[in-house]
Amino acid sequence: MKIQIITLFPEMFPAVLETSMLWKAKDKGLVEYNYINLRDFGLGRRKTVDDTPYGGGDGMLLKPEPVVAAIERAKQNDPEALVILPTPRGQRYVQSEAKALSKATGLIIVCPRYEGYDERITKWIDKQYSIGNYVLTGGELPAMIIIDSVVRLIPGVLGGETSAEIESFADDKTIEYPQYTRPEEFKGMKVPEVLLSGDHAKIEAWRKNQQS
Ligand code: 6GU
Repeated sequence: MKIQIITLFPEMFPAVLETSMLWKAKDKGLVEYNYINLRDFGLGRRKTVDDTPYGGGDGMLLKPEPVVAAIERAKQNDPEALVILPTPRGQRYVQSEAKALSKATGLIIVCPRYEGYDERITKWIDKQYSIGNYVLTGGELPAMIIIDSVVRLIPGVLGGETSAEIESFADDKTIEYPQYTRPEEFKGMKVPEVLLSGDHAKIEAWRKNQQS
């Protein structure tokens, strides 16, 4: 999967994408990360990317020309890619969306900054997502969250599992029971006895009971 990220702050990404599973996915050739600096598409000598909102109001908005030029460049690299806009006005991002995105051959993620963007850019966007009910300063952190959740679902990234096995997980759930590892007793707190019993039916029943 080719993942292209359009951002004014490409330097935010490598620490996350070049670590652990996200790095391994790239190392195995299962995913490719490309950064497109929105500043390169800025207008004039000052490479302007923002302007004040029509009708007044606080702050600055991303101008449409640089954003659309950057998307068009990314589309040239990967005409089939799905174009994603992280925005507090988008649909809520959930596991079933991660699963759907993991089947795409390419993603282009446009990271807004400032107080937002000119609405006309949305004609070039396939999916708008919000990651929750709070306001962030830009789309970079949501982009990283989306990338993390998608890349781990690409067959081969997590190791043993086949895509079929991944499919069998409940849609918007993950492990919801408490887990323990050694030591058996830590600062006076013991691992639940049932987990040491070796009785797999009993363990499964206990885990089911802990969920809900
Ligand atoms: Cl996707 N962007 C911003 N700026 N804030 C958010 C968000 C996205 N999702 C929740 N809050």
